[in-house]
Amino acid sequence: MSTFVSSFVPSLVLALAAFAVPVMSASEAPFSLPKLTYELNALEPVVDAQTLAMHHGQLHKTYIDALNNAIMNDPKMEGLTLSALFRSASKLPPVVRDNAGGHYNHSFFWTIMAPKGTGGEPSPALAARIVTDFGSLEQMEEKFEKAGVARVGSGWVWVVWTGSKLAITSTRNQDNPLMDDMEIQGAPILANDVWEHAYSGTFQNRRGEYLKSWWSVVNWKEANSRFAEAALTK
Ligand code: MN3
Repeated sequence: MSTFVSSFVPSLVLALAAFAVPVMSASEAPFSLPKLTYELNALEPVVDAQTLAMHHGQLHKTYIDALNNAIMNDPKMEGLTLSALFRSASKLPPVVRDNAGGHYNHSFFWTIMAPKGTGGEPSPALAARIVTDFGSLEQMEEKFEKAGVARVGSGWVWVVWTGSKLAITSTRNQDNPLMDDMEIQGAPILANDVWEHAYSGTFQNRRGEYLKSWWSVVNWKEANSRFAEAALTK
């Protein structure tokens, strides 16, 4: 089971899955809010507790509710997985595209952060790939920060595995690099939310400062397994 799917499957469902036919997958509708694996104040001072509570408990939940509403009434879309939705993103009604993106992007985002000092570091395999594709970790971070600052309005900045290399891309609103009409497509390895709601609690409008300090709460262990799954096991 991929980490993408397993991150959405409650342990009870996992326990039942061995017996249930067909196997249930919580990456299908109705979608639900994944639990955080850390306390609300665990990412301070980069992400303050109040911001995290609002961002996870209210904003993310809003995307999920709207997505469930939109697809549960549509027999063509009910039962589709997020990956299936993204593969035909260009043909989706905006309400489905935006809210499916919002759900996936935020679910990914919570897992790619960890309390300071617990996130580890890039694995030897990922570190080597970073050097090949960017020159150094510092150069990758700089390019990622620049792409995040350059995103006009709201969106996301990503490190993705394109199938042959690591690349940095930014997407508007709740788009993501799994969508079929993105210029750069690939499997997400890292992502940062550059909507102002993600950082204004601590940084007001200083997105660049947020992007720079965000590295201290990156969960490299998660990035390592995403990279291993995308690039090393194929
Ligand atoms: Mn957000």
